[in-house]
Amino acid sequence: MATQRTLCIIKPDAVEKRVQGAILQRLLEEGFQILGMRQKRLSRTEAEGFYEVHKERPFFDELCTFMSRGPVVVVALERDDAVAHYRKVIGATNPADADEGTIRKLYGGSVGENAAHGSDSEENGLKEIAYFFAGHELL
Ligand code: FUP
Repeated sequence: MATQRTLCIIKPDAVEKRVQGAILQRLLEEGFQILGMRQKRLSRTEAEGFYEVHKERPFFDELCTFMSRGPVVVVALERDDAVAHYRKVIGATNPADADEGTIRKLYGGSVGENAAHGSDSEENGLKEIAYFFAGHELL
């Protein structure tokens, strides 16, 4: 399996629940390297830019309001097969459908407030990491 990069965002709901440490611990146990990490509050404009692909979707406004309501932790990750493995670890978008033991099942509350973001392809992983990190900030 080739080494890949993917972006994790620990979302405002998970930060409010104070489970950032538990999520990061799980990622380390799963063998991910943390290449870069930062806590920040997304501006509304940053949230809209990040989720631009969803701008025509009915949930876009609510999603951007949620993502900018409090701090997030953005984490650039690397591992063999990182994109697929990370998505397995976070689980289905809707926590109600997510497998037992996944991050969204453990910590997510609803389809909108689902604790963690994960890139959906290797290409998007690289784009999303570049949205938050300059190359020199990554290990
Ligand atoms: P995912 O790749 O699992 O994060 O899911 P999507 O890219 O389909 O959706 C991105 C985000 O939009 C989700 F994390 C939450 C939000 N969303 C909703 O609020 N309602 C929906 O019906 C679908 C997604």
